[in-house]
Amino acid sequence: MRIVVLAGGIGGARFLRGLKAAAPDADITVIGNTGDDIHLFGLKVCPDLDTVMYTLGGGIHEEQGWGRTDETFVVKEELAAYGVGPEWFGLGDRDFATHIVRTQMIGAGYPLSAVTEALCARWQPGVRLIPMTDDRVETHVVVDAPDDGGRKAVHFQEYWVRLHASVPAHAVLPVGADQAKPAPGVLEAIGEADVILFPPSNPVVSIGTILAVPGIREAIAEAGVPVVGLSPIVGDAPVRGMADKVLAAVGVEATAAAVAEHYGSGLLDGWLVDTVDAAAVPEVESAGIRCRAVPLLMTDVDATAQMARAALDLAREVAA
Ligand code: FO1
Repeated sequence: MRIVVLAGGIGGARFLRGLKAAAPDADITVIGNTGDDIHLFGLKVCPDLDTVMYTLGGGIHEEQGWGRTDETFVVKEELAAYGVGPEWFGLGDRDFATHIVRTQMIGAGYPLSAVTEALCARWQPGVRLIPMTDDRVETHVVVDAPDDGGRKAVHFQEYWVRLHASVPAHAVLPVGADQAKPAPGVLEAIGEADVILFPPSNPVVSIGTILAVPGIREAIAEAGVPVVGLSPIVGDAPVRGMADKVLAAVGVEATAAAVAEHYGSGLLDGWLVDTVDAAAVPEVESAGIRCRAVPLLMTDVDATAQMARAALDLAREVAA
């Protein structure tokens, strides 16, 4: 079975670990979000690609969900001693090596997709990981600028990590997406898929950004195979992260049903909500999306594998 998964960072990576356990023989292609990418200290950092790669390759800091296990921060401290920041973004020494190799290869002329493949040769994630695009796309968030009474756009990481999404987001802009092309292999994988899954990743800044690359949304809608998503909202709050803050920016309520309707029946065939949101099933079904309520908390790999099995069962059901 060929499965294509659109993935952001922590939620996508943890779901993929469960999916691999649930479907060990499947051929899994992951289309990774690169809108969170940031250039720091002259280096290109790809948080979501690295989170997937480290999580599936056994190098992730488990409790944190991002960055490397057994990490040290000597380089960051030395940079700070020179007064060089930003100090609010925690790049560790082991992680720095990944960004140095990536930046060096890009400087030598390799596209991000080829660089990602090379990095994965070390980590062996057991899936094919492809960035959504080789072109530069950066998610910016429009926030209030109290000093001049106006508004300004900040990089997504500044909004997320420095500001902890604690200020209102007025708009989310995937800058550069309209000019971007899907990376080599993205449309081919979608066209050859037997099933397409949206993990419980952020529907705006993770999956929404991938869908903003021209051609990807259309390819999924026209693939003619089941497309099944899992709600990142459980009991009217995000399972983790701050998805509700950016949902408000696009005028979508933070409920399991509203997120399904945001994707819409033109894209989604099936939607899983948590058992606590079972009352949302009729609303989602009346929007033309087959819906089931199952436990959706990724407490461990077994629980996550159960979620992945439920998603694949629903895919079979909508295909029948
Ligand atoms: N998240 C944080 O909350 N604080 C950090 O300092 C931080 C650093 C960081 C470094 C590398 C990396 O790959 C991810 C990092 N993240 C950090 C996670 C990241 O900002 C976001 O969770 C994702 O971009 C959202 O998918």
